[in-house]
Amino acid sequence: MRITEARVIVTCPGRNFVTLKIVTDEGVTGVGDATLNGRELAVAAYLTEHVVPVLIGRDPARIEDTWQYLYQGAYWRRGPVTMSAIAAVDTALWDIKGKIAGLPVYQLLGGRSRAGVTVYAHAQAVSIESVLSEISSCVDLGYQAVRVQTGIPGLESTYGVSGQAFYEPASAALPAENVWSTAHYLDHVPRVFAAVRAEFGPTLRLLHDVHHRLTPIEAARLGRSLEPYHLTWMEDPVPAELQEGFRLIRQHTTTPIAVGEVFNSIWDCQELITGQLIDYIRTSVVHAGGITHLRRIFDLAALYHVRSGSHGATDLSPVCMAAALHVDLAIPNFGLQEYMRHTPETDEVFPHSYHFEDGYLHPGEEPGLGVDIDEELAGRYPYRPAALPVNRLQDGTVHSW
Ligand code: GCO
Ligand code: MG
Repeated sequence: MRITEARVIVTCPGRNFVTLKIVTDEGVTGVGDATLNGRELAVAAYLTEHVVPVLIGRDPARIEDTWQYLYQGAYWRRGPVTMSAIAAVDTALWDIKGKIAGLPVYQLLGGRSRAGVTVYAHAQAVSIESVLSEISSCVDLGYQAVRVQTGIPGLESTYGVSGQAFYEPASAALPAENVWSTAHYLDHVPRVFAAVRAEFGPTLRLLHDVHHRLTPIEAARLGRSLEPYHLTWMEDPVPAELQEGFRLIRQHTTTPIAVGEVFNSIWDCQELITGQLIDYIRTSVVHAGGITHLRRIFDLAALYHVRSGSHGATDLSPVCMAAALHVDLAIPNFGLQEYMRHTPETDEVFPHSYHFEDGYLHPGEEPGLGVDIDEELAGRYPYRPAALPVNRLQDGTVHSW
């Protein structure tokens, strides 16, 4: 079997997505997500100009060889653009392998290790009162784990809170600007979780995303102040380029730490994992080199008591979500999977067999990944330039977003 064609499809059914579709001479096709929020066209160009030409004529069965060819062959290693492009190829090849074998991909990864994939929902609202009712709706839908974000009194806007049903960080064309105050934030967040625990009791799993905004000692203080409310995790407490920085947080708090949505390779988290400085690694199929490389990261993590917690925001397409669920179902050290529902338009463009039931997602039993792209429908939603926001301190200094 040979690869005869690879199409890069850019579409915007509510938000932008980049998808690679690989076609073989026997008619079997596979799909991979290549979406990099706010930088979509960079990956599309990388694929079109540098990857698609070397795929034509290759044997689609050689997944590992193709991965190494694209990684080592590029010479310029790692980085979100390169790794998202490699991920798309890798994911599509796993899809093809599953279809040829007549098996869902999780069976090729060793079979199921659990009945379903526990997912966490998002509850976000400006006030504490309204976030409690958002959490209540999540619980009614069957979710056992909820990420909680609220507005911060004294700040006009903040990460993760839109005040509307859908949270979408990317906005039209040029970046929006938010204003940030660590003092206001650190004062408010413990009040939020005190109210949530008082309302929902001790067993609902609660998560919070700091979105890289603190220093290690500030994160240590936050972790400590949240200890009475026993969170499942405190996410991205600090920017993680300095992996060593997590040692300081760790010395001061027992609040579990999750990190990794912006990581692209095992080298970005090697120190965090082997030093047991984190509890959950949140790398994703699309941004960390596909199923092949993500599995490598999770296997390393398993040796060090670190569990998975893959990123699953709406900018990761249903193709990525489907692939993530196959990995989640198979690995021994699964922790949690993020699940932010896509818009109905997105779900229509990407027909899929995964489904939600009682707090779990199930990938379904279709051969391959169980997801596809309706190219004709996708063509009706042309790309729209969109940018992620930037963040500034109250005095105007640029701060982590
Ligand atoms: C999350 C993330 C997202 C990111 C977004 C960027 O935990 O879901 O932090 O909200 O900000 O995916 O593209
Ligand atoms: Mg996050």
